[in-house]
This record gives sequence, structure tokens and C-alpha cells, in this order.
Amino acid sequence: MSNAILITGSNGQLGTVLRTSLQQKYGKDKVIASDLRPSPNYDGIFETLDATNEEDLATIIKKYGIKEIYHLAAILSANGEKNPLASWNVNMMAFLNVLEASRLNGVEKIFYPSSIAVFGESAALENTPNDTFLDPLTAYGISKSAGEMWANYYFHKYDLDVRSLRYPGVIGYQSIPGGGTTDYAVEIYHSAVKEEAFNCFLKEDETLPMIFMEDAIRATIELMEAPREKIKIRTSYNLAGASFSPKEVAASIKEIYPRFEIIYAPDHRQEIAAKWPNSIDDSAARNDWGWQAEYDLKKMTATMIEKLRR
Ligand code: VAH
Repeated sequence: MSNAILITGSNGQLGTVLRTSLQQKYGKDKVIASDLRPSPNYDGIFETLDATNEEDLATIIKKYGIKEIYHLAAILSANGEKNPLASWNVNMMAFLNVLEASRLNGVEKIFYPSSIAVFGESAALENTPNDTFLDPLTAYGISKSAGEMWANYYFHKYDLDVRSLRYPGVIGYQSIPGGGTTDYAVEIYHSAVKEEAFNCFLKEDETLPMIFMEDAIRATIELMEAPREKIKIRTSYNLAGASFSPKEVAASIKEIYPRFEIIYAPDHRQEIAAKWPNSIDDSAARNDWGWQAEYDLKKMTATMIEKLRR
């Protein structure tokens, strides 16, 4: 087989949707999904893989003639704070392993997911610029910003075509997020369609940058398919969808479920969210490779509820 695509962390919130999107685009026989544990109901080629294992990764790359890797395996922000050094080790060693194995085995293109978690106290809270000084305050954010530096290094030193997006909180109906600070924005819709009150672990006015899954997946594929010369930023591109607070998403749900109830009980994740921007400037992505979000909060809510009701 040749020109195959490998996805690490493919059982995650993004991975479970991306692997199907890539199958639809390139054919089932071109997509190798992988994760630490099997994915019983996945209809495609699957390999169990610990992305920090150099030998196993190299074996899979050679076995399938992998030419592109979407490296999604990571420990997210909230889980990362429970064990910061383990989070650093997994996130860093997995990505460095992917970079080295790719360089040594002829992989041509790599997608690296960064996050708005790379921004810290130096970042403007509104319309955070792409070239902001990064001083993240979570182990996850530190590992993601360091990963951006390594992506840039491998591009300049080895001419490895690594491309990256700083995802906001991703909202989708197809999968359940795990261990993130923005997970409330998915869970709230599940509560709404079950007509249950929702306990929100963030403050009502904690505005965060978010993006609908369809927009996030399309941005990822558009970035990877853009002509190489259009990619001018080799650390990571800011990506914006729609910014909103728990109060605003609850209000958009109440337009469909008037009796919907939300109870605010901020926990440790509020401290993480408070350090992140409220909105992101993604003009570099729009100017360089034509990015344009399609889902605002109203369309996101309508779609989430329509799909989850099924
Ligand atoms: C998290 N969903 O909450 C991820 C994302 C911007 C947030 O990186 O950790």
C-alpha cells in the first residue's frame, strides 16, 4: 500500500470524526486509524499503537507506506493538571516520536493539533493575535506550545512539512470529549435533549473560543490540502469559530427548550478557563489559505440538538 494516512489518538473526540472524514475523502484503504486501545465498532483499518513507542510507530509507517500523519494523541488540559509531568512526557515524547519516525521513514506531511491553551497572561483576551508571546499556565498548554516550536524546527532543519492549528474548544454531536476544560459545551447539549438540568463547571460569563466539529474537521483538511507555499506560519495557525459563554449557549438552547435549566458550580476547570482568551484573531489562516468558519452559535445549537435528538 502507498500514500496511506495514519491517525494517532483516533478514538478521541476529534479522531473519531476525522478518521471517517478522511475515509470518505481518500478511501477506507488509505486510512489507518490507531490508538492505545482497540475501537471495536470502527469500520476500517485499525492498529493499536502507543504513539510514544518509536519502534511500533516506525513499523506501522513502513507496513502501510504512510505518507501523512494526523497526530491527535494527547492528554488534554484538565486531565493534564492532575499529573503535569506525566502530561508533559506523553504529549512531548509522542510528538517528538512522530517527528523523528516521520523524518527517518519518508512521511511527507504531518498535522499537529495545537490549542488556544498555548496562550497565557501575556495574551490579549480579545482577538488574540497569531504572533502573541506564549506563556501558557497549564502542563497541556506548555506541551502544546513546545510542540509548536518543534514543528517549526523540523520544518526549517529537515524540510518536514508539519502543519498546525490552534483549536478552540471543539463541539460535536458525534463523540464525547475527554479531560478537557471546554467539554461542558458538549455535555450541555446532551443534558438539554434529555431534558435534564445541566451542572456547569464554569462561571456563567466565562467566554471561550469554540468551534463546531464540522468547521474544525474542514479547517484541518483544508490546511493539509493547501499548496505548500501558502503555509507561511510553521508554528501554528490561530483558528476561530464562535466565542460564547455558558450563559449564552444556555440562552440559545432555551430558544428550543424553554424550560432548560443550568446550574453553575465552577470547579478546578474554571481556573484553567479564566487564563484563556475570550476570542481569537484567525486572520492569518483566512489570508494565507482561505479559512472561513461556517457555524455561529445559533447554527451550532440547532445542529447539535437536531442530531442529538436522533
Ligand atoms: C481542552 N478541548 O479543553 C481542549 C482544548 C481549547 C481547549 O484544547 O483541553
